[in-house]
Amino acid sequence: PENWCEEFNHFISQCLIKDFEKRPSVTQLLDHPFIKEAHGKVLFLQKQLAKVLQDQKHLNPVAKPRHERMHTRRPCHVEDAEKYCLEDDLVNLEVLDEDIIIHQLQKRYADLLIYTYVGDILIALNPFQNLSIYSPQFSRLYHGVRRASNPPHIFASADAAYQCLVTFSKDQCIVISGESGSGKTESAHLIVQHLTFLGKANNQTLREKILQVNPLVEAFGNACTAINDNSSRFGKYLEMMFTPTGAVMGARISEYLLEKSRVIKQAVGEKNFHIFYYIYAGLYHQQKLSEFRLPEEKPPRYIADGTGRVMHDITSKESYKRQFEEIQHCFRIIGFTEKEVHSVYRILAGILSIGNVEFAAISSQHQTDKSEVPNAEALENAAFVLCISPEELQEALTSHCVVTRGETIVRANTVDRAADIRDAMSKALSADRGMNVGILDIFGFENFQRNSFEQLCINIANEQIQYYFNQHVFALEQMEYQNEGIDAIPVEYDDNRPLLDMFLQKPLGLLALLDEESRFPRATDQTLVDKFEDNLRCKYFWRPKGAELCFGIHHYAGKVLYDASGVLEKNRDTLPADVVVVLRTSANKLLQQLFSIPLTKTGNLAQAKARISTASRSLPPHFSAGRAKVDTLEVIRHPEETTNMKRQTMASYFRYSLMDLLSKMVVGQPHFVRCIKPNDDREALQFCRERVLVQLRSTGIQETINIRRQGYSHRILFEEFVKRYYYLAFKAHQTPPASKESCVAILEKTRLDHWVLGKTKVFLKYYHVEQLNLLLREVMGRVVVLQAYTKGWLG
Ligand code: AOV
Ligand code: MG
Repeated sequence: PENWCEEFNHFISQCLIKDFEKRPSVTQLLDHPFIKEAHGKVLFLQKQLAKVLQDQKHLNPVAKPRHERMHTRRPCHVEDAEKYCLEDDLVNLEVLDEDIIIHQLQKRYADLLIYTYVGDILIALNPFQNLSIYSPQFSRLYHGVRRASNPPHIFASADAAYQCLVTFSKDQCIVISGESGSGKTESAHLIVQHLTFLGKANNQTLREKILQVNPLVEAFGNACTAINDNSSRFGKYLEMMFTPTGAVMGARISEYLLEKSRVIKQAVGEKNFHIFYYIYAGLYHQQKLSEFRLPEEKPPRYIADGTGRVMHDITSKESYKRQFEEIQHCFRIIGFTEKEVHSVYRILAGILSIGNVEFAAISSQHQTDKSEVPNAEALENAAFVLCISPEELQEALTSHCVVTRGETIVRANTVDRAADIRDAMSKALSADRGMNVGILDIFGFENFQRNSFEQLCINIANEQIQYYFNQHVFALEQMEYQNEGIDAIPVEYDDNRPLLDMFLQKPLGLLALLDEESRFPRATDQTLVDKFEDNLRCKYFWRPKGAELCFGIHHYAGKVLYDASGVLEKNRDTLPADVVVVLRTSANKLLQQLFSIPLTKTGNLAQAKARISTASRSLPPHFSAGRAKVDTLEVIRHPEETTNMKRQTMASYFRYSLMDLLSKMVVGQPHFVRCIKPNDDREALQFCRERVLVQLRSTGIQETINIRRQGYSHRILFEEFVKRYYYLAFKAHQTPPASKESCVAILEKTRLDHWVLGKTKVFLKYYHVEQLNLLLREVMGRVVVLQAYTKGWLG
């Protein structure tokens, strides 16, 4: 039964009561062998359950507990295929070289063991097929047990973050990284799924809300690219809030850096954001296209691909239609009213109609080129669904704008609509403060045939996440060895800081140069690339011969060639004030709001600053030391004042968003999931050694194994340590001093080995934390039974 654990505890308490003549003291009870045994029995039952589930074909035989394995490493040699053994945790490998690591992963992958640990870090290989290892049974299997009792699993990582949250009352942050199509978004879903289970979201509505947020935002923010049919085109930070006892209270989602240029144009073989197809197909099948003034014979330009394929899919395939229904369902669950949903649809339809508006030059003899709209119908349709006057719209579009500017409106629309949905969503969901587990899922590293400004931003963001990983796994740890006088062999790693500096430094970083060039009216993409070449004198930047408008960057994850054409215009991202004025006159409330609220309120900025000053350790100096710069970043995308507007470029918006995201992340204790794409064909069971090797190298796998093996991934202040664990060695009513000696007393009592003491901190191996937590839970479990007893609930 669901509550077997409680029943079991209850049973034990009943037995105990019979054992004592009168109500025993707490100490008497604690020492009672039956109580001690009780938890052993719970664990035993859990093991039994594991055995039953083990028969499911994707599970490996239950591994030996770590403590039994740690010191009896079995020999593993590639040549010796017979004796070859699969290691759940690469840290346990006897011989550590690239060949062996990759061989391990390959073997495991062939057995559909897609997950592997490197200490406390999880490697996830994309299976490219559905596995039956994510059912509620599995959630139960991975709940609060010793990690080594089950094969590695994403649920175990989620569980570890949850246990840390509950035990230490501290925010947690799960960072998922990997290149495009490696499985980050899927992993994020699975983590949310398991956390919802752990957080006992019994309340059906709350659970559904949390689970439905993802598909909804992904309909608006994901699209089909050449690499991934469901590629995230935005960064997503989902915070799940918990009460101190670990019950889930709600979730909040923040979105970053939507690739909005996709709305108006997609590369060959790529598509627009899913939502546009869903809505067009949905309205088509409900015969409501005319209500939204959308063309019926062929899809609007923004989603047509010129081959008729799209229309065919929309009319004949069920999937788009079904997805539209799902989206409608999500909106309802999350708490949008019919009217609000209708407004959203109207805006989406407006975007599609605006895309159909064409422009033509009236005359080129005059000094000022004027343009007009030859297809008045499209413009009227757009104006109708957006509830604005068609004349004013045309005026705003044509009076002093060129064609591309007409399209700019649309781009802005989308970002803001997305921002609004985000806000509405946070409102709909509980926004109470509590502890949270944040889950970061961004767009992965990309290298296409042609790479533009969007790829540059995406890759810089990935560079930043890699830096964050390096800081946590290598830099901070080694710094502490020095400070605390710990003797540890230094581990070398690839520091991508110089690269990050090249991008973010002021005034001579790439983004700063781009902004500077964007201010010169006469600058061209050519002068931009020349400027880069003149100023970015470092080995990570180069210009290929024979390609004038190109430049190359050697990222941590590989070399990428960028095409600079159109970059200046993309960065300027002009939205003329007259357009804003017209859109604000809309009778559509939602639309009105979109264009009257500055995207970033000063309150948020102040909060971001506060967070950074309290937790600036992971931020590069451009963010932390240069805090003054934040003040000058008055981020207002759609200025209140139409005159004298202080405009903001995409580059500075990007920089700001990245900083805001990091400021959220740094407050939590990090957990890392590294996704790996085993092949480029999206084929199940196909393991391309070269591709995996490149990814492993760029993420510094060997160094990571090394540092987890030799290093101490957890450093806890004496005071904190005593506060957390004194129960393990002292009696409940005692208050041991927060000293080194108390720590030693606790550590000796627990019989752990390989810990060391610094000047102010206890240095622990990654596996100690789990062991300590389990011990603590065992003791606390006994105490809970006792409390229940002494309160007379059971007696
Ligand atoms: P990404 O998030 O890392 O790419 P996704 O999470 O979208 O990658 O994964 C790409 C595809 O791989 C999914 O659509 C699934 O078909 C498959 N996949 C990944 N993980 C699993 C899994 N655990 N089980 C089954 N299938 C899986 V990007 O968003 O492009 O960087 O910007
Ligand atoms: Mg994704």
